[in-house]
Amino acid sequence: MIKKILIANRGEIALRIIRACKELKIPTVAVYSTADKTSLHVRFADEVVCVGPHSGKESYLNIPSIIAAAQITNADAIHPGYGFLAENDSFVEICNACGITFIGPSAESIKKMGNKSVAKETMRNAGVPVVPGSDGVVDTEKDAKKIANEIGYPILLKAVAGGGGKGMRLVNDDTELEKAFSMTKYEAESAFNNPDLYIEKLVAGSRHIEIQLLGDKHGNIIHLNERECSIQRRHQKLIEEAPSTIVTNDLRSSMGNAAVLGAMAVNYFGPGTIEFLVDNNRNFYFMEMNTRIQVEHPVTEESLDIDLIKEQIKIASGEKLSIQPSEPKMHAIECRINAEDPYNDFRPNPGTIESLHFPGGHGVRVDSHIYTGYTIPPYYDSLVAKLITFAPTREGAIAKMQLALDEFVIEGIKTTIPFHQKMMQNPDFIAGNIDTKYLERIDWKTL
Ligand code: MV4
Repeated sequence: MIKKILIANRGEIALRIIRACKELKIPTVAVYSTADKTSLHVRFADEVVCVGPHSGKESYLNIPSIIAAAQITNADAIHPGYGFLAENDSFVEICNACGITFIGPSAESIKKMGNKSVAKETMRNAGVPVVPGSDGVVDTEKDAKKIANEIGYPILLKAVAGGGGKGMRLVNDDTELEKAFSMTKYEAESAFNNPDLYIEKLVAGSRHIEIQLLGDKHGNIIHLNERECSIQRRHQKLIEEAPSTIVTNDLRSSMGNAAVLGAMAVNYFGPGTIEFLVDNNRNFYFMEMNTRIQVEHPVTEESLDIDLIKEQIKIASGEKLSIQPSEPKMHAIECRINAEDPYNDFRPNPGTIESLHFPGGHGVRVDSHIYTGYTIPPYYDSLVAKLITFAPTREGAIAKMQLALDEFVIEGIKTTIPFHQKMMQNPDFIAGNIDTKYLERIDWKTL
């Protein structure tokens, strides 16, 4: 059994984890940087430890400080949240060596999925559909040309150490490839200390649909349906929903079964997600596996009426799964409210919250760490609230979202609320006519 949990994170997810711990009656330790002294996670945890100055590198990513904080407070487990140390396999190994339970998957699972070429090979061997491309790493431009001509242009050059859209380049023909190969390799080396590249055929006009997975330490793995995440901008998701308008019961069970097979292949436990590209003919292809709890997990929680964080903690302490798979019960939508100016290219806009009113009512959930008088530090991500609405139908959830966005008052900073208000009335969104390039094609202000 876990007796005390240190939360190696900040912001809304730190609060979300504290709430789950309180329900489970497990005491919590918050860590914070000097910039987060006035943050709510510091106020709501049972104990607190300052782990360094404002920069993430010196605080939330500082492994010796985090481990020392766990040791001086006698915390026997660490919840990493998302980002920061959540997918750092050496951190998991260090936790294990110190007798601390890492609340997440094994170091081996994280490592396998972190190398995108190894991940793809593992999935292919497990019977999960993958995009046609090279068999692993492509060493020379000559080999790259040969493969590109076999599968046909356009292709994507992808860094094996990339992910989330980083280290990726579109190539349309041999001439472009001549320049792009060495450039992408060089960029991968500088960004990730690993120059290795692989090749994939471009799947155009596709959607980003991901399957939520949950495994325990006894070898049981289930899937908890899909989330539609195609409304993104520069690889930052803005709106997520469950279920997806294009996923039929048959497609859900094929994608879900494929995802479970993939997770089995790496002996996965804890919550995880397999991201798929889904094309216009409803073919689906493995993209990446996220070996963490994700920002958008509340969409699945509200669609199925479950608590993924409580389940994650119980799994880490060795309990068997207590959730059953089920078809979606409700339609849930999440809008990410960021401290960004949507009229100015979504530029980060930190500042002080002068006044604040959260929406509420039946089918409305707000996960947020902000309060009146709080100053958003400029050093971390710009997410200030996740607004989730849920109803028996998609129309109902959209209607609730419109009301909730209208009720939401945040003064002192600019936010993405006006963007979401437009989207909730946008005929394309309402009809489900979206794909991952949607926000690149249109100007949201003119919707
Ligand atoms: C692709 C693709 C099309 N074809 N791979 C972007 C993030 C990373 N997970 C992989 N990504 C893509 N891989 C093939 N073979 C298109 C994307 C992509 C994308 C995927 C999901 C959501 C938004 C996206 C935006 C641009 C490109």
